Amino acid sequence: MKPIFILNGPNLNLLGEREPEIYGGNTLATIEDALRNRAAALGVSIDFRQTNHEGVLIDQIQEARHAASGLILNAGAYTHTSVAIHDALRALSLPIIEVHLSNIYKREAFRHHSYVSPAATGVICGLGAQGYGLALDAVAEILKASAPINRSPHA
Ligand code: CA2
Repeated sequence: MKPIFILNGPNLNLLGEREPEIYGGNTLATIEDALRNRAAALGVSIDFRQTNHEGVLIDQIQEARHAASGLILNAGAYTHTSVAIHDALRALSLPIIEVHLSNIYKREAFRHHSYVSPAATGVICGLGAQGYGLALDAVAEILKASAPINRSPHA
């Protein structure tokens, strides 16, 4: 099966360095490690990336069209600004889970709107690093439910 892409947008490389009261104390590397263990337990593979550049994120979303079985996306601040990311997501026919570490609805008004959500299968926010794990469970479950049943010809 193709990997599940887990894409992270701008400033998420700074996790663990500042604002732990908002984003928790995990670094992106510890989140990736935990997801690799969870993926192995679920029998899926992941491709985990981070970029600070909108165009690179759009290229990675486009790559997911053919190279991924599902997408977990924390687009960072581009969530609230990027029509281009919204358009790229609408070209995918994959399960898409939007993740945010913080509860964006408890924060500033400019974080209350997401251009990702209308293109997402589901949204998880406010649960910190745990949200990524729950998103991986959800994508694995959706893929399992949609997989063709492998019956022998005379079963
Ligand atoms: O809660 C989330 O996961 C966010 O996507 C994180 C973004 C923020 O712009 C979104 O509104 C919600 C910020 C990424 C992390 O930024 C940091 C900045 C300084 C130190 C640590 C992280």
